[in-house]
Amino acid sequence: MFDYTFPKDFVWGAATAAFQVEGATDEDGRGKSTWDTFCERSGKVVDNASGRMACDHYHRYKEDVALLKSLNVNAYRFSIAWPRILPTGEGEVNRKGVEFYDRLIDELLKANITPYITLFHWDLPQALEDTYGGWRSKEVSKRFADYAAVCAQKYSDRVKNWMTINEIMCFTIMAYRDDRHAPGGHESPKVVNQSVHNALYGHGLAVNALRSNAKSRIMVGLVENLAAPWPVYRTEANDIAASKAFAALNLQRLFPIFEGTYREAFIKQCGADAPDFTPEEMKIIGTPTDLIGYNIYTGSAVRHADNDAGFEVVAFPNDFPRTVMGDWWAITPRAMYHTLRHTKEHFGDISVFITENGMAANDSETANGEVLDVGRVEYLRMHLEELSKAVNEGLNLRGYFVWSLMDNFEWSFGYSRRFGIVRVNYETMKRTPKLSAKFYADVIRECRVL
Ligand code: PNW
Repeated sequence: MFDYTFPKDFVWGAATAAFQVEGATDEDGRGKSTWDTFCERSGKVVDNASGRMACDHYHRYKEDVALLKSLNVNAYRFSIAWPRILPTGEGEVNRKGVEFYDRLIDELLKANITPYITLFHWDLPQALEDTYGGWRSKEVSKRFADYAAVCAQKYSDRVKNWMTINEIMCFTIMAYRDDRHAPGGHESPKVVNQSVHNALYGHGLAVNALRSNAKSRIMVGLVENLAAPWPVYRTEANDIAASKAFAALNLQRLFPIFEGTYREAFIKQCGADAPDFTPEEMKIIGTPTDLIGYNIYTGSAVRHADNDAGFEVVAFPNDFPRTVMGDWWAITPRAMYHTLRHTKEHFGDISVFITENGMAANDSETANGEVLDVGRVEYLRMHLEELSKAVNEGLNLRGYFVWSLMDNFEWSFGYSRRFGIVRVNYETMKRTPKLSAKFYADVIRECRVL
């Protein structure tokens, strides 16, 4: 049997985000976020659900750290709610909000679990949307850096690992263009491209703000849900095609971070809709980081083609295996391994963390209250095997965070999609580890895929 091992110092974690788990949206001086507002718009979220209660993590964080401990993880990725720290996004710091994360961090450290902080996981203070137009404006990029500085001052004595922004696409393109995420809207391509640029700029400013305010040496980077192509089968020509696809499909967000410039191909694609930017902004966007976080759930198959691009995406047939998230969510474990290869090829030896991977399933409880989510076990296993291959080949993968620690508020899907390895009963708030949680705890204990 081939042993799918991992290095002894591998970072094994679970991930959540503030708005998806905390609840307590009106407590201790938290300001309103664009997601609170979005949930109030009838029909935008399944069952018109809100984040008011979520998993009540704000009050149950001790229980949740104990849960993490029982899973054997050595790391926890969570996000800070900007409107808890700065209720209007700027100005006066809200002490009670700061103290919540103090308590959470201290509880994690007591349990020997390393905190990985995401500064922005989509819950923008509503006041910044109202005052400046949110990410449409470079003012918000600057406010984001100020907020990052506050967080570094408050927490960097204990927290070494920082992620600036989670998945730029999801609060720009899916928000301002598609009206599917907060704050919503149907803006022109120019405005949408500008909002993406401003988020990149905010990232760069925040990297510098974190570093210059940190109390000790920190690690910092961006989290991106990148396009993850892989060769439909391995020939030299298909490998090259997949590598070209990796560049072509990640032009807007990943390449400027690593290269400090937009590639000509991107500017050409945008035409009149290209964002406004300065060389100085591009330099800041390209500030070298210590790590990159990838959220990988799905990818696309690619083969060589005799066209200008040098590749074509091979469409999945209707009966290709997918998760309950629907059409776009094909199950494609190979995307893991090849993304690590492509990263090394295009960006060099940067430390990579898989900051999210997992799946939603129609879980059900057995008569004795177990959740036997064999589908999720299989999904995680296949993806981990690919990562083990990568790491044993010397690719610079440092850690893996399963999405998610527990079932939670799945954005426009409300509570109707369950991603947790721990089940949450939303009536009683009871947490029940699923079979996948037991699988994951055993994998971590043995440091190999079981
Ligand atoms: C990511 N898409 O979201 C987020 O980082 C999490 O907060 C979320 O719960 C998780 O993945 C599961 O969805 C995404 O439509 C949401 O392309 C939507 C898309 C991608 C990522």
